[in-house]
Amino acid sequence: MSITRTLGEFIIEHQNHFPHASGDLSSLLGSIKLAAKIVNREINKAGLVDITGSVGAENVQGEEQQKLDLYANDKFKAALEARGQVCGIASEEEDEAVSFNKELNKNAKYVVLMDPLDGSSNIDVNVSVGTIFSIYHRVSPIGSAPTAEDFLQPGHKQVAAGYIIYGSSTMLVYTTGKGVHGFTYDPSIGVFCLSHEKMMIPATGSIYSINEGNYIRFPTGIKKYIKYCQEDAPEDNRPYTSRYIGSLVADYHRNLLKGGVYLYPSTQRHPDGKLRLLYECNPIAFLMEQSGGKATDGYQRILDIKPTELHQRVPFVVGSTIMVEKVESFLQQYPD
Ligand code: P6P
Repeated sequence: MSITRTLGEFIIEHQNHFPHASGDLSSLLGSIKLAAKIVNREINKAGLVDITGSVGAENVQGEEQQKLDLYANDKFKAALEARGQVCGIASEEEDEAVSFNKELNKNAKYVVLMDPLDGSSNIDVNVSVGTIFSIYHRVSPIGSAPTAEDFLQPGHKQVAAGYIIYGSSTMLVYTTGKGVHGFTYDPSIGVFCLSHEKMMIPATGSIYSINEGNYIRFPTGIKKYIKYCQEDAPEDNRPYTSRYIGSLVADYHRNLLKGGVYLYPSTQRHPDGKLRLLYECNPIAFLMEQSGGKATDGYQRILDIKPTELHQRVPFVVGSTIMVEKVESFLQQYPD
């Protein structure tokens, strides 16, 4: 593998694109990089040590917490607190936002929201999982404890966002609003190396990702879209291929590279959908728009939604623009 730029070099290089950059964001991204390496190490040996399975507790979502969920949460939280750029975090694994009160965090200007290990129920069956992160400037006064407003900002205010996918290889993919760039981890030297610069999603594709087990509980427009995907229409490379891993980061990453659309619509059981706005949909939507795709709740741009609660859910349609707009057209045509 030819030696390319490392993630650290790339971050510093791009820091110079921000005239007033103080280096704080670069250092913050560096702490995420460190935590990603630590979590990656544990995931890669999960089958060998007693760190898979559940801890017998539930998170605020009422979901069974996996040991690695909590491990990942602790490592990212510690890494983000250690360098002084972050004044607080929100996490799928924390009921409330966590304020960092050490002296070195007092003048921090960022907050971070994260899903420390998305799709973790797949760990035991060796399926790819991911970490998702979202970074904002705090809006409350520097020097005070972070407030709810710092965490309840609309997605278009994000400063940076990204994910780590722990798959056949481990990758860190992020944006600071100047394109999306992917780095593949080389464990032999412990470095993330630039492997996918300026990642752009194809305008259309032939993959749709949805849990069809919920079919009877979907809105009519979604049912009609699924049947549309299955129709034989060679001019539009249909019938499409159904690919659904049950791990958002893995489904998203595949569709980003090949073109496609991921849907988690509202259902009778989850009227607001299942995915969380703040630390799943917003960061993924920021990345998707930076890659030339689209992300909506079926009707409105995800990044324009004004959050009201830390763990609120939204229906989610994300992927190739032409495919997302086809989903939206069916929802318009068949309002329930
Ligand atoms: P279902 C994992 O729990 C997750 O949040 C996403 O990563 C994934 O796409 C979705 O939920 C899977 O949900 O209901 O299809 O199992």
